[in-house]
Amino acid sequence: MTPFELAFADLPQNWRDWIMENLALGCRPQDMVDGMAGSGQYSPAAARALIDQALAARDGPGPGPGPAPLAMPFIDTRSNRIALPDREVEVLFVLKKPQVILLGNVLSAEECDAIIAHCGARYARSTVAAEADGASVVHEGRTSEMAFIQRGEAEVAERIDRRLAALAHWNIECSEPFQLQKYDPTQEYRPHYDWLDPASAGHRAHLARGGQRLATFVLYLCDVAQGGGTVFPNLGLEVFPKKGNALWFLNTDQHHAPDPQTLHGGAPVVSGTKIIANKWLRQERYG
Ligand SMILES: O=C(O)CCC(=O)C(=O)O
Repeated sequence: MTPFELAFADLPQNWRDWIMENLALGCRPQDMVDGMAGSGQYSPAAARALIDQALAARDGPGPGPGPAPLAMPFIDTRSNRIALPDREVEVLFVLKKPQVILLGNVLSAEECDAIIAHCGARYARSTVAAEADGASVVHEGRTSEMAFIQRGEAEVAERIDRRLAALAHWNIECSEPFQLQKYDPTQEYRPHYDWLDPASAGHRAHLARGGQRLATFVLYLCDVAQGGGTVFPNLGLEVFPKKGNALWFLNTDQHHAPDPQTLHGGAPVVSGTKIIANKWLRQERYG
């Protein structure tokens, strides 16, 4: 610290909480610098120095300065409602580590219906990426059916893409097209990871097309009468589908390393039909 730098410990408590919470949420230090400087209370240089001190305090003494955190998508949950350009979203719960956030009112009922109608009957048995070569293969652990909406194919999908980009502070070009999953009674997706395993040759082929899957949005397009929750076995958490809600979780840490705590799945539907749209945010442009 230079003689003229503010000490993190001397900051008002509300600023200390703000910094630590945003770091825990995976916010980019530069965005936080902008936020602090924008308040008019700190210069950008002072804000940067304070955030660096907080990072050092959080990460503890190491052999030297470790690698800097990498850019991550993030959702700003400092308020209970998030105002987006075209919609106000509700924050329903936040689990801090691993980060899992349930959001309400992300899609209107009409948007959910329009996406389902757009896909009509184009579903086929769901597949997974084979470990050996990355080919799409049927797997007994994923018994649902799936359909894709390619970018540019439907106005409603483009609108939702823009909304998710604003919500996650991420370039939507760095994301996969919407993948719909339809589950009838007994159908499920047993627990698995969304991150791609660099140790698997098949996954490396997918990593080459846009890098790691940093974050997942699961958009619930309909209510389900019974069953069909999204489960996180390591966290003791089950989230039930509600039309228009979105579940978000980070698949990696701030260095883009896969997080084994993010094991999750779709529990069997007991009655009714469950339809979701997955949106995976990648490190780089996809495709
Ligand atoms: O069905 C769900 O709730 C989760 C789906 C899922 O994990 C996936 O498609 O990767």
